[in-house]
Amino acid sequence: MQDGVFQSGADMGPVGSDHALNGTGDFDGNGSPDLIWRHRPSGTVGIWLMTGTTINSYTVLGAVSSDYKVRGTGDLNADGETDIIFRHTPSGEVGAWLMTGTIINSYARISSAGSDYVLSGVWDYDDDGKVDILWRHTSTGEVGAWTLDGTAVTGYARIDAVSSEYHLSKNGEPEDEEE
Ligand SMILES: [Ca+2]
Ligand SMILES: [Ca+2]
Ligand SMILES: [Ca+2]
Repeated sequence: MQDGVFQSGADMGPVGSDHALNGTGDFDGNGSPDLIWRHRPSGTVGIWLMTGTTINSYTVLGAVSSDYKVRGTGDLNADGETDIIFRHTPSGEVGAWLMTGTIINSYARISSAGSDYVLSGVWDYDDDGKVDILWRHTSTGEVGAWTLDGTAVTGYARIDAVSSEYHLSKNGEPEDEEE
């Protein structure tokens, strides 16, 4: 970071005001988080491959209907490759692109949750080496997690309930389902 702007080492790609920043994940395994961009009109998902704050390249991963929102990243199937978790907002379905680097191998459906539940994080909360999915119920404030084994839900664990006046911070991203 210099003078508060990203230093660009290469083509930054067609990232304009119709793109939304949808999160981060290390897709090329170089230890630097890469930035996920969503082109709202087309649903195209692209990433800036980064080294620190230097943009190495812009790579298009693929496109999916804009009804599918990127909600997190993590290595679901324990192959050492970062995967992308989506929420289908009309149906509540949760699924993932299983990735090898920047190549989409498949879309795996995980399960569904009611629209009152906001997908609030992806992390390994029970420390078994497999990522889990954090939920928050918008009206009751209940916080809980799906424990996952790969892309299979093995259980739901209620963690706590907190006042709806509190908002979970998700890597600095807004909690709401809108982009
Ligand atoms: Ca990277
Ligand atoms: Ca993976
Ligand atoms: Ca886990």
